[in-house]
Amino acid sequence: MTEYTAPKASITSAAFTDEIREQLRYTQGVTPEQATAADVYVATAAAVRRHLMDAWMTTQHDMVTGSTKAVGYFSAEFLMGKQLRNALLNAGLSDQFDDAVKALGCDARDVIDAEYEPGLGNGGLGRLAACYIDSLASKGVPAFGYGIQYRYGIFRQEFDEQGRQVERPDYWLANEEPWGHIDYNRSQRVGFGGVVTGKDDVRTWEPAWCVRAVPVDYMVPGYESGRVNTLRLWSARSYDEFDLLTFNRSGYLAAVKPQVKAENISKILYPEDSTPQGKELRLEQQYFFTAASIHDAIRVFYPGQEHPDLTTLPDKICFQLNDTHPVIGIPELMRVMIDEYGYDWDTAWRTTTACFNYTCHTLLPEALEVWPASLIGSLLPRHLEIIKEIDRRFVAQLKTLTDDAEKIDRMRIVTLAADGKEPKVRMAYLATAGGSHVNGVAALHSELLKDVTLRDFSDVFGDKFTNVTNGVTPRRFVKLANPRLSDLITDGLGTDRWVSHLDMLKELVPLAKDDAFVRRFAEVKQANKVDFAAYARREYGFEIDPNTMINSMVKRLHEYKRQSLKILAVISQYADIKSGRVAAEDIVPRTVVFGAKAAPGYRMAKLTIRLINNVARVINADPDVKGRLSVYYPWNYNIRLAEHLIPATDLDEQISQAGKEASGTGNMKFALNGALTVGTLDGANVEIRELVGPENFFLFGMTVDEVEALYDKGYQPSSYYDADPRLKQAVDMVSDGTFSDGDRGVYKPLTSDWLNKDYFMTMADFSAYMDIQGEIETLYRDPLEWNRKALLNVANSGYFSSDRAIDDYLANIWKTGPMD
Ligand code: 26M
Repeated sequence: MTEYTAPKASITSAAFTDEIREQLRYTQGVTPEQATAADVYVATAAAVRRHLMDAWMTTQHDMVTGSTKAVGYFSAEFLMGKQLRNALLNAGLSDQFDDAVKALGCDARDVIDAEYEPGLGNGGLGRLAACYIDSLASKGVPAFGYGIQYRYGIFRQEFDEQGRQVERPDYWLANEEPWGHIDYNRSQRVGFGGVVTGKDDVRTWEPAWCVRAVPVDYMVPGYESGRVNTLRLWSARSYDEFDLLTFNRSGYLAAVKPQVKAENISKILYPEDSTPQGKELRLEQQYFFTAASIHDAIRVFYPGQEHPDLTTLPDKICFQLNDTHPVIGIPELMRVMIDEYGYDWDTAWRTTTACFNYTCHTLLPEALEVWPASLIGSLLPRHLEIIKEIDRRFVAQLKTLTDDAEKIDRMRIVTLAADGKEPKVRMAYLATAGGSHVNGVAALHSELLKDVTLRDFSDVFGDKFTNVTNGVTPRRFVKLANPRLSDLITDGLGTDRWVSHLDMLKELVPLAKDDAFVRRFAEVKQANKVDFAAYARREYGFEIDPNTMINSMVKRLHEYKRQSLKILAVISQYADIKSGRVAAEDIVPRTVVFGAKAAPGYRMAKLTIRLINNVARVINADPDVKGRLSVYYPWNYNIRLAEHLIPATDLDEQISQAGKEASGTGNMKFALNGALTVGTLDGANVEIRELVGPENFFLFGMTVDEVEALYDKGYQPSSYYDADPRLKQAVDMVSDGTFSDGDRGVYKPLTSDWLNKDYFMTMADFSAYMDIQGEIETLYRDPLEWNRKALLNVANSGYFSSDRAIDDYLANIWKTGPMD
């Protein structure tokens, strides 16, 4: 395949400044003198969009008229982060922007800060989707991202006086949002409820209510590809006629009710990231965006055709299901083909299974989505019929393949109504049966998927299963977030081609032998730490000492991720100093930084937040440890904070219980920015360690097999508490009120869980975790050797580019590539 590259935007800074001025005057209606940073931000965004417009239109045209199969990435979440810097980079306008803001007499940082970060995702899964659409565009692959434009993104996190998490609504659209283009002319009708009538072979669904799905389009500019793809996020609106009908009957308030109901669908992002609750609204959201997207794809690829040949759909586009959230799209495409276009079942099924693929992001059984059949039946009656028919045929097929009746029952898509339990629809099973490929998100995870979570399916449909190890975009997370390191890499390699060919980082390996180069690397890290300290002071009022080791643990707060393990280790080190067992001067000065949001209803996670905040309060106020150990918990961890923290981090924590973290993507971002990892053999840690070299990774803790064996043997967490005095002391300090002003009740649910249940075996891994701290400190005392290893982490992490991940999807699943 030849690489298509459109001519780069060549425009002088003066000309770009004039374009911004023009937007200020004719769109915003302000003079450059009146313009605030927020005005300049909006004007710049408009100017950048204008620059991208031709490439966007060409890309859409080429996509529809060309013969390259496109990708539809279906995701309930796209955690994009701020757009301006990224759009400027990919439009080739970064330098012009820096000059323009100067000419306009404002500060670039103020302009960047004026953008409100869209938080349309919970964490890893949503950010992965954002990285993937960046890579697709950068490779010139024709692609759509399809999702929901929530009115309220992930909540804004605050901490109260007690250190407890408080959730505040995130009304990100309160101010002008210049990137999204609302296209009222391309809306779709999505029906809900009602009845199905007709004979067996001709069924008609009459929905009880309909919602108007209006697309809001975001440009997705590729880096140096000259291509601009589309992220199409649907916004739910009501239909007027709907209100009018009711209006005649029962008055005004009743008339606006359906409108409110309709618009509620895209109102809020669910802040749960692992325990899906079977909430009706959530199913409405899922159907809303997948149905609108499927209809949209048909509209785009068969323009103006009344009788399109939908059997060619799989040649035009394939749909990647980002977890089970969009799986209802499978019965939807069946319904569209059979009911709306008159295809027979087998033809519809062949087409549907050829179109869909499914990515699984978990191993935790409680995180697999399951819907009561009755709920699907009342909201989507025709889809329930189709799902039941899929299940019936699936079971019949299984019977030809195996005699194992129990196994067949275990594999049913619709569970049998046994023991008074109502039937349920298992979305992961529907996705596996109704698509061509199923992939896990790291090598270990994909193996465990086959061996444990979807074992029966992999026995029968082994060919469907594959792995695509996650990746992250080097544009946002290296080039933009870490300009100093980027310059050093470019200097070391003699080219900046690495930004789109990240495996080139390997060529830095020999430079790790060059002490002078390692020292330059160390200077970069140090300068980033100074910057981060300034950022933390400005944004949070923290006084971070950049001459300490920056030790970060940032991710959602979840028991399996084991923030508890980290905070117990911090407490233990604190206790060592307080008791005089260890002289304060003998420890490596360390700043521990946490960042994490908890699901609002997740009691244990929220109590852990409270504990961390109070440990921070006590330790940071204690003169005995001053300058040696401090703990900070900046609230509201988001992409922007990540972009500042990651380049400044020395040591990254990836300490989940083995077998629980599907992949992790923070781990990749940290390694690429020259942090060392302390971690378990879990998720992508396994591959990171292999690639950067075991000697450049701090491994500790039980393996998946050891975890299994310990569960089987009968796990008793209290025995570890009894056996390790460090652990005992740390737990006791949590119980005895040290971190709750003497109140012994506050953390009881936590401590009693640790000692009695401890499902994720924090107690069992504590000693190993403490022991590795010795190694970490020894190495850190030798800055040259520490930085050599950190540099080797950078040099050997090129594999974790989302460009490589997309190559894997293209080669093994989508079977397509860049446009000609
Ligand atoms: C589903 C239904 C109702 C409410 C919420 C959900 C839901 C939303 C997001 C469930 C899970 C969600 O995300 C899970 C997630 O982020 N998984 C992470 O995916 C990353 C990318 O593959 C991996 O790196 C992480 O290991 C994995 O935890």
